[in-house]
Amino acid sequence: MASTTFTSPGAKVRPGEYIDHVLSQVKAKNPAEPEYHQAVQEVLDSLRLVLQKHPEYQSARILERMVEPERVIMFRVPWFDDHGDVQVNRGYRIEMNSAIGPYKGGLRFHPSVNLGILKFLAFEQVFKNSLTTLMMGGGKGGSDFDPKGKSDNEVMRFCQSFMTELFRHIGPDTDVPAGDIGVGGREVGFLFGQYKRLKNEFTGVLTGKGLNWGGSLIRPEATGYGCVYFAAEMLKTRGDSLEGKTCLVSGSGNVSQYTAEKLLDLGAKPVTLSDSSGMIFDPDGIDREKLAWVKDLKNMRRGRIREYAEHFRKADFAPADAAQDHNPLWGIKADCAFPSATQNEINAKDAGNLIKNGVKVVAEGANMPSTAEATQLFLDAGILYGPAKAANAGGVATSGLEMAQNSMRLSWTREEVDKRLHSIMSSIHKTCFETAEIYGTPGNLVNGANIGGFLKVANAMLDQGLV
Ligand code: NDP
Ligand code: 2IT
Repeated sequence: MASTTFTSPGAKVRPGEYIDHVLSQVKAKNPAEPEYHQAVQEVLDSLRLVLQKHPEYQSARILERMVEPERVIMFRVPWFDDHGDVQVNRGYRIEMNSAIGPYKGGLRFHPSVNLGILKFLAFEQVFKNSLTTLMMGGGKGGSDFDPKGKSDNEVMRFCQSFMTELFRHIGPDTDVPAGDIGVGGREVGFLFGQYKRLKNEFTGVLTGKGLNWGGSLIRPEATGYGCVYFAAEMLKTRGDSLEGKTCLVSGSGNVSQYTAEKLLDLGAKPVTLSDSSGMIFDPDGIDREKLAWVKDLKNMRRGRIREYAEHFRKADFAPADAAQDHNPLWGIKADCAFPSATQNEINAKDAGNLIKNGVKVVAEGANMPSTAEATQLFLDAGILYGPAKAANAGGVATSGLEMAQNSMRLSWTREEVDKRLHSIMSSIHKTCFETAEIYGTPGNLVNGANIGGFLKVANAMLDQGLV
């Protein structure tokens, strides 16, 4: 298709300085949003390799357009707690980029949520969704609401109030939210119920739905399973496998639980889990029986990971200590690391500890779990490093499969969805691996993922003109 040609006086910055020019603008226009700066910087650093070959992206000012969300929605979420007192939270939806499909991405409910964090997540989502091979744009949303310690009724009232504003901005062909930290099956249920009530429509407006009302088999498992499939693909390039490998997993929520489950399926041995109050280390391994206990603890009883070490006496518990300059979880000797809790949970010291202990693979289940310095250390060490936007794309990919099933009003079997997830993860790995080679940085899957994700979106933007 013919692409529009642009002549733009604003694009006169010398090509060698274009990336730095965009970066400094992002920092100036989005002050006090360090996570957003970090996510943009990493992608733009990879794109230096592309811009040399493709001046058309500069003349169309594709980068300036990509770093500016198409729409940012911020709203008040008032609700009554169980004492009849009024509570007020802030709700958000960042509609980042719709060049290759409706906005798609999760909702995060966590007290740390702010505009900058959601912008970093929405920005990452654009490239991740592009890598999945499915037609999904990028978005993210959420609230500073903390579901921890709230009753089911409080969570329901909050979700209903949140959706009472959000419903007018979303839709199955417009913007399709899903879960993320603090938003699981329970929250998606309450959100869906309120959307249906307000619109009088039963549609695939959210993914991660219950199996009886439009959800897809394997969606709950997909991020963790996909991350382990991605790690297996990385190991295959060195003639190795996960069989017998000792693995560190952080977090103990959705992604961590199904990462541990797939590791067990493939003959590996997960030995750690954590939550915001601390970590457990079980040198005997977290087997299926112990994992079932963790699922009950976290998903039904909503308890703390410390209880694991009280129940399984051979395990150790270490409380989280914000004053420490490293996380002891990453100091345990292991072959593989699966950070699956939150952003920047691996700093340079943690990365150094992992490398010193001979880690072979780091596969990121969480979004941006490694700081920029930690990422650079992994790349310099030449270990197999699977960046988040590639390694954890299985969750949103399976959301895309849920949307496809909803459109057809059909459901695929567990085997069918798992087969498609597996093949999508292999194809993402192939794209990242080959793109890294083409752009002269073999083995650097950070460049592979950033460039591979970028090209499809950028070319779609060129085709669609200045919008
Ligand atoms: P959950 O809410 O199910 O679990 C989150 C886990 O991480 C909990 O154990 C939580 O502990 C811990 N955690 C969260 N925030 C912090 C923090 N600030 N410090 C320490 N620990 C923390 O979320 P998910 O498993 O869904 O998400 C985990 C990560 O995976 C996130 O980065 C998310 O963006 C990413 N992700 C999720 C996908 C999905 O499909 N769900 C898809 C792709 C990526 P505690 O309970 O104590 O807060
Ligand atoms: O970060 C992510 O990719 C998610 N939280 C999943 C988003 C989705 O739409 O399934």
